[in-house]
Amino acid sequence: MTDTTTAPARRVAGSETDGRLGSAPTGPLAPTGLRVEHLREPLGIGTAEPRLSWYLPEAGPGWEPGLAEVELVERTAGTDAGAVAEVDASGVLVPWPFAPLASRERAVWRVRTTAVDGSVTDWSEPLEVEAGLLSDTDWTASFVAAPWRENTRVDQAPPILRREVTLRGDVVRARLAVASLGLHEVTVDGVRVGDAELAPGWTSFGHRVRYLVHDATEHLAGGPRTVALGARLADGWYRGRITWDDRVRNVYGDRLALIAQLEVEYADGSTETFGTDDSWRAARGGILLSGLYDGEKWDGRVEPDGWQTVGFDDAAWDAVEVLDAPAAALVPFDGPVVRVVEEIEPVWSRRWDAGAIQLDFGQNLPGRLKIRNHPVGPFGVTLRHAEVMQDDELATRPLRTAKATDVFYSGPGDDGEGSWEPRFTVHGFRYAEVEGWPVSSFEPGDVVAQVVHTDMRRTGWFRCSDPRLEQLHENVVWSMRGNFVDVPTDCPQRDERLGWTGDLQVFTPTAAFLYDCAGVLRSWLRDLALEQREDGGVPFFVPTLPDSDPAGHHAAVWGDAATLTPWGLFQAFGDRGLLEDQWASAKAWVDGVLASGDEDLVRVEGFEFGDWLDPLAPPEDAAAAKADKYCLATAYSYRSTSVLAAWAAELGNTSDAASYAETAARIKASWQARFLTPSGTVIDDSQASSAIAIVFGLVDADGPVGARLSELVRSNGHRIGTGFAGTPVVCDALLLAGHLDDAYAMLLKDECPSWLYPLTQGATTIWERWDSLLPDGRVNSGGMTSFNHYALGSVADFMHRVVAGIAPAAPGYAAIRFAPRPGGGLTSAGATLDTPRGQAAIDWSVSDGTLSVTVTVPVGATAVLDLPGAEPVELSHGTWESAVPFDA
Ligand code: RAM
Repeated sequence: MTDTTTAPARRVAGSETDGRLGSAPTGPLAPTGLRVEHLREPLGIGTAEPRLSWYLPEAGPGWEPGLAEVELVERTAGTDAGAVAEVDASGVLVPWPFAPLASRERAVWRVRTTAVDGSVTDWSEPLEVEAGLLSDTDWTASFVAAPWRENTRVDQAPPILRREVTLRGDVVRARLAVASLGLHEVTVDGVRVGDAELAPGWTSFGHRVRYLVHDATEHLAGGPRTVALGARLADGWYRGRITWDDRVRNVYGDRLALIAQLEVEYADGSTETFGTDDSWRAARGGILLSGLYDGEKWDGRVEPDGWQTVGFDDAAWDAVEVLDAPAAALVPFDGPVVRVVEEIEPVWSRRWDAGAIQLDFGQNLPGRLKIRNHPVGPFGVTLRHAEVMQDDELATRPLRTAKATDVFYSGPGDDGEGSWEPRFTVHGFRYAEVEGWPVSSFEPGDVVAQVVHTDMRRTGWFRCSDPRLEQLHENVVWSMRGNFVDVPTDCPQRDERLGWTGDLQVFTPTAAFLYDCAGVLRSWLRDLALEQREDGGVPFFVPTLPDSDPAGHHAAVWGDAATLTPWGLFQAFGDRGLLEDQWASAKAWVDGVLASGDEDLVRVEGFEFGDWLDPLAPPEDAAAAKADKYCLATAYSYRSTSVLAAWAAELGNTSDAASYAETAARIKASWQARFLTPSGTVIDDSQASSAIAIVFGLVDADGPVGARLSELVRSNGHRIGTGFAGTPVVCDALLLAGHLDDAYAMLLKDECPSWLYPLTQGATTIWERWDSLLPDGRVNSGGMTSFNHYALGSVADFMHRVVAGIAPAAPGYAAIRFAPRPGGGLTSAGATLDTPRGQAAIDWSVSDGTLSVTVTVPVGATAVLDLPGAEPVELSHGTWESAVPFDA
């Protein structure tokens, strides 16, 4: 056993790698993992001075970074090609050190690092970055739309658009910049350009529409020749119906439109641009209807045959109408796009006598079905989707008015390869039913599920000796996947799928661990700021809809996404630019909250969701929780004000730092005076308020509130007693109050309501309600009953930080805190995290009265290893082992 005071941690020999034990210490390896802003594929970026990131995969013991050199290997416009700049060696969002990029400019950069002892790494592999269209004047194309206008209060067939262009030479490079009002897909000679789904996603379209830049070089090879450009449009979020109210349509406009600009460079160095203009033609295609909620209807019999290829006669088509430029800015994506990321075959299927085929994909997922190997038509197939089955039928009631039904009529316009999938819709489902399958044979692979969500890079993993906790964690991962479909949503299946702020706020630390969501959420936060009200109020969901939340805009927990989400992202990703960008929004939120309190800054009025959906709330009243709404709201005022003070300090704004810290102290005193009983417990005696008071630092953890919280959870048999607000913090509060055993007892409980109860019912995602499926197997009668809501999965953050034991101790994991707190009978646990500085990991196991731990600290980070009963020790990069006596 290691003597924890004198030899607390031992470097594993030859471990100067990111976890690859045993490789020879060869000195620092070249930097890797190059990124530009938050993108690994930086084509068409929106800034002239992009920030650069990388990390070092390996360095010997004692190696300390001194500075980094970035070489501008080549650039196409500026004159400083070949320049080498000395920059900050952190490798995290380092400012662009060269002359700004011009629109469309390409630059190639690479990096190497010099240690303080003078040793130098090799150069990294180079990364090419290419600027998008940085100024409005770079767009010569116009938005074009079909000329017809019809009854826009009902679904209608979306248009297809085409035009042929003649390339006058051999194309050596081609870029297609494209955006749309509504969704789009573009083809060249019938071949799709790019693989982005549901583009351009959902932003606050009144302010911003995102464009994509595609490399279309291969599509245009072999000139001179004529090519056919084609586009399909669909309603999507722009024109389709949104929310449970069928009347909410055309939120942003009633005409779908495309803007596409194809810029080609010929072998002789000359260039030519083909943009959408009045020479394009419009018709209706095989898509009869397409809606995000309701699904897509395709009829291959009406799709004009060959319209995407050269020589098609479009004389009978209509000339498009060129629209006035919308007020919204055209901006590039901040993060990855939505893609088909995985294909899953059914694990089970059965065919009823009546002919319907039921499929189970074994996983609740966001996506759609793809029919493969269908015979030649004509015939029609209907595809319906659901999250659960009841009485041998798809349980579609939880979808409310979302039809989630795709219809496929085969015909000459099909793709010719015997496959079909809807293009512009997405469903949340595990089960599906196929009606009308045309032949007697059906193989499970004839219909597969395409998983569709934002194509983020997975960064965090969790493991432990209890498979139920691993499954719970896996369910959290799938709920994040299900609800990051361009915007972070509450649910992916019913007539809602909105960017509810509170759900994301509580889930931010978990999300930022599991996936690199920095770019996606940066984009969403831009919209949050743009849509914020004059009084600092934050819409309940973002993007918002006109008049969607007339009840008030200062709802705690939800609106606190303006402060706590950027702050949480900063801890994970170290993006100080995000703090700068969101400062005004965060400050406006806090100022608005303060102004809406009473003279003591206590919240006493206004609409609140409270501890939404705690287990006591009846099915029809999710807000009827045990916790006092204003006690919670005032606690959140304190939390956001304290965070704002720290945020101001981070930005060097000392006067705001001091004044918000002072205000926070006032709120704390008022909260204590108003919400504590004479004996020092919280007046509402709820788990949520008690836990929040402890975790936010409104009371001392070892005082009466902690003791009472432990009593409350024990008298409740360690079943859950919290909703959206209390659930993320209840385990942490118990830990801080010295009742880790209670936290584990809650975590491992599997009676309803508990985190593990849904597993006993076969759940593969996190549910909206603790009892979305009741113990008798029936679907909860509440109108809001989703089986894929990540909010209650925010406990995964506790699993990462406390069960496995890894947390940021400085923004961007510049310092890491490894502080596992084993318990609950677990014999081992661990986590791996790709931090901005490289891969970190921890694994611990308990046996024979000893807790043994192995941790990996990436190069460029430091760490503290804090084991139970031992003095914390500081570690530099490398892999370390330690052991302490431990009574399980
Ligand atoms: C429900 C949503 C969401 C929640 C709001 C308040 O409709 O599903 O999860 O944030 O209510």
